[in-house]
Amino acid sequence: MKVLDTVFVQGFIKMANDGFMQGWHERNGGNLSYRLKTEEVDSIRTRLFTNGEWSPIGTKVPGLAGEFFLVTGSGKYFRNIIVDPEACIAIIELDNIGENYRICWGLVDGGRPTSELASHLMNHEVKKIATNGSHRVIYHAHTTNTIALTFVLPLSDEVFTRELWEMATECPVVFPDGVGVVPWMVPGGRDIAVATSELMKKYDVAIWAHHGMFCSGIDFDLTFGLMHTVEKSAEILVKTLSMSPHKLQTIQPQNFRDLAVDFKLTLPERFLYDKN
Ligand code: 2HA
Ligand code: ZN
Repeated sequence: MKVLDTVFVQGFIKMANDGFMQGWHERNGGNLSYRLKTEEVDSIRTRLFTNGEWSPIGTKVPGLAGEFFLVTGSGKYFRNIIVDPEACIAIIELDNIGENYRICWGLVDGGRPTSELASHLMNHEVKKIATNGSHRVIYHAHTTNTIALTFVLPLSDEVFTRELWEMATECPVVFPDGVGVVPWMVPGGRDIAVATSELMKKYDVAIWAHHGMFCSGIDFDLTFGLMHTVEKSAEILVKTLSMSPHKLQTIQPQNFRDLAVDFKLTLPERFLYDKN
């Protein structure tokens, strides 16, 4: 089967374009990765190069040894993925110790996988364990309203989770575990990858202060939907704060507890603190 015709490559391209259309991917901002299923690798195996040069990942992900990933290319624009996917994205294979990768398909005009490869792979490794292999998608985008909030809210998991939950009733249902916040750090390296993957042990969402957001999920729809929901709630908060610094009424801690009962959720009490 042609690599471009596979359902997972088509889903990846659609998600990348959906993100671009949201305005989350100026220039080369953002990156996306997908951990292939064994049967997906088998369906395209004859089309993969197996003589590429190994390059260091920049970190160790032994839990992902031998796995294949579809990733966006470093410096490539999300805008161009739907126009020329083979130039903008790549399938990479990890070696048998999880320290090196090689390109097996794509990036036909040259290039390397995303500059955030270390973060993507460390998040995949954590999520593979935490979800028994069900999470396969890691998505990073420059979500405008969520970024704006990192300039005016305290950079704590508790405050971000509570404020986002309050702005849309669906939020505690969509991300009941809450969200984590990484303080400003230099992007592209191992340190920010370690900090993000630590948060991914607890949450499916990690916000990078003054930069963007990372989301993890089972498939393209759920992962995009998660980021969209968080960002929509952030937009409502930005609009509300722009009208007035004070809410006249809001969803109260007891309302969340009632919601948790009806929707059969566990909402950690540390997010339901008393604000008065
Ligand atoms: O340029 O978003 O964080 C890609 C990025 C780096
Ligand atoms: Zn970024």
